[in-house]
Amino acid sequence: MAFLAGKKAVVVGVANDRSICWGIAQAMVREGAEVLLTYQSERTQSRVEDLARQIGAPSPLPLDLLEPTQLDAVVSALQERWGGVDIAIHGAAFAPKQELSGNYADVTTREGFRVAHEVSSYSFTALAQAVRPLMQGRGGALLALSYLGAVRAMVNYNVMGLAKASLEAGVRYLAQSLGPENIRVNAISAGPIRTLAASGISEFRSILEHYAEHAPLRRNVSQEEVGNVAAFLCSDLASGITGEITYVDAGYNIIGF
Ligand code: 0WE
Repeated sequence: MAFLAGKKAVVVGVANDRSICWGIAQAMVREGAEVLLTYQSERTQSRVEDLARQIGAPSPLPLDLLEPTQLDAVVSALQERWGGVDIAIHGAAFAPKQELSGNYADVTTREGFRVAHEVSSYSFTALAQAVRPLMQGRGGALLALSYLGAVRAMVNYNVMGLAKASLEAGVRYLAQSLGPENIRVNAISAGPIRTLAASGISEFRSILEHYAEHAPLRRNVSQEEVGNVAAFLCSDLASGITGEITYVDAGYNIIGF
């Protein structure tokens, strides 16, 4: 099919081979895109360099989304390498660990709230602003990763739910803002997937079991399944879709009794 032939994509959020963004990067390369990966810190640098080699991508660049100078450096590198960019993927989220365990009203702090929103929501707007000049005259597609906790109150997800709600609102506001420049902005709300971020959550196994028992498809979803939908949403096949939150969760979000 190669429905991303000729597209240039930057993917922010690969930490290791279990990252959802790694599934996205692989799907995009399979469909003919050229991909540039970034890494968040020296802790993940060598792993991401190894993954980049696996997909024939250039050497990854350091990018902490909260560092304006690093964002500028990535923009310059993309401009120099490709003369622009077609696709930007955001897969960064963080809340301090103590915020993600216990009763929301008991455990939430001002600082935890601020950090969660800055890393998990503001950073998507910052990424959009940074790549916007690189997408002029060629259209573009931005994609963020969300979770059902944005629209349902879920045990222990707590302030991350508010941050994802803010991220999803950001998708709509950016879609409205950048639509006249033919830049589309969407999100995937994925079901729970075992990743590095998930490994920090003690009851994750029971969350996966609950989804597999109750989701219409009676199973969980994979990085590859999220990757395939991400590739579609960022391709010209989805040229009429913007501001949308697409669930890739085996149908879990639609069920009632
Ligand atoms: O968005 C997420 C995880 C995001 C996340 C994970 C961590 C773990 C380690 C953000 N910050 C941190 N901070 C850490 O220190 N998910 C959708 C996965 C997830 O996380 C949960 C879940 C699910 C599902 C947390 C509590 C309850 C359910």
